[in-house]
Amino acid sequence: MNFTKICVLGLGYIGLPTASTFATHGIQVVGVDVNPNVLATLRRGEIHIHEPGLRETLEAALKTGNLTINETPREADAFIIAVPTPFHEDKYGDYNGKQYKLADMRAVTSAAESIVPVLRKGNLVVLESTSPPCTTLELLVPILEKSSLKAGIDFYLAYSPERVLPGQILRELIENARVIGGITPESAAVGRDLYAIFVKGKIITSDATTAEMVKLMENTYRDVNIAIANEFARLADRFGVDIWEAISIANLHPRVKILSPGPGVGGHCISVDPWFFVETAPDLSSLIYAARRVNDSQPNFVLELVKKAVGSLKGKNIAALGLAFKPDVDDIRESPAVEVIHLLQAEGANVKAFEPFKPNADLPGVTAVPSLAAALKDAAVVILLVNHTELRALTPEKLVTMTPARILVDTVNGWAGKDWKAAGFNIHSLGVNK
Ligand code: SAJ
Repeated sequence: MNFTKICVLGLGYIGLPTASTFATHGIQVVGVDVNPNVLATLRRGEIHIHEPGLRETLEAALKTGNLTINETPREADAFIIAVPTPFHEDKYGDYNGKQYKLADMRAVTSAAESIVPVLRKGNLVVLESTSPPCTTLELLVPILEKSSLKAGIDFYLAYSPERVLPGQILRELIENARVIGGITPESAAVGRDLYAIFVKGKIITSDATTAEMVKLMENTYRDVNIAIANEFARLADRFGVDIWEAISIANLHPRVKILSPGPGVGGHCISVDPWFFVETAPDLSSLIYAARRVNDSQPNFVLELVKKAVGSLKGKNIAALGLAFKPDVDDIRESPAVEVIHLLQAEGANVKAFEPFKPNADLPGVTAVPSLAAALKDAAVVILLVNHTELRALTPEKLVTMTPARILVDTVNGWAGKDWKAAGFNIHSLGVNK
């Protein structure tokens, strides 16, 4: 099938790069978002998120005239839904006393509903948002069929997850392998035609539920592997071992690749997606559930580490370096760093946080200061929470001139290998008890 015009619903971390990339590949794209601030920012040619290369791609897309920004969908050959699927903050499921989080599918539901009036015979609809298994068949089909068109007969419908890594989205969007799961083989084939416009990686077709499951399996696999690394760090602490040394030796084994422990797992994907399995099949997901609990409780392990290093936190000035959920991105969603700060504050500490990628971060309950110097100047303790290149590059010689603090807590192994002692610092690293 040939596509001249498409509509992308949701202009966030995935929708915006996707819309811009289609536009720079000669497709007319209507980018739709419900947030008026996002629309206004994009219309000015500015971006509301930090992603290397995104501004340039957006500028190029707007310059071609192929990308227009709109409040509501317009008639098009294809519709791509790329809206968020977070979990409910205030609702939980329960399975034998084990609480689990529930997916909030309201954005997907309303995006699908907004397509109904403009859906025409022969159109393709693709859901990209990470979703619980069977969402395409059980949630989307009934909504889209309100148009009086039959899914799989009058219009094509597929699920195709994005699998790009924040920080490398524009490159991975093009180069990564992509799975297109159709509700019929024809839907998958038409979906393949759409993404073949810019995807250079392998495109694999399958059914919709397989594609949904593939996405959840990838992130769950990573979550479980990070959980074991975090549990190993706790064990190393118990047994007087340096976990980083132990991991580097274990990873010499040709079939072992242990990931890195840290302050926890954040972001809008890995800390969220495994719950979609737990929610839909709690009786079959005990390992997944346990891994989630380990990673979610890792900020408490960091708190204990800080308490061991400092003693009582009451009234202590702490500089918390990094708020993002991982290195070299500005994304603070579900960030374990923020969780650690809340725990420190609950113990009575005065925390000043600095996030180099978002110096003006405005977070409820967190005092974010605009510079490293402001965070450090009256600190008694400095905690490295995110392994940002800029923070990792700090040297003992530099830090000693910036802060009266002499206690350092490194939760990400970013300051290893430097002679902090010689500069008068006492350093405590997560997973290192040697
Ligand atoms: N983390 C660790 N230790 C590690 C690796 C990561 O503690 O060894 C932490 C990070 O600091 C972060 C969290 O895990 O808090 C997640 O970071 P990440 O880099 O593993 O993943 P994301 O969330 O940025 O992106 C993931 C990717 N999925 C996989 O690698 C299987 C990406 O390909 C997906 O597209 C993305 O989720 C998504 O959108 O689902």
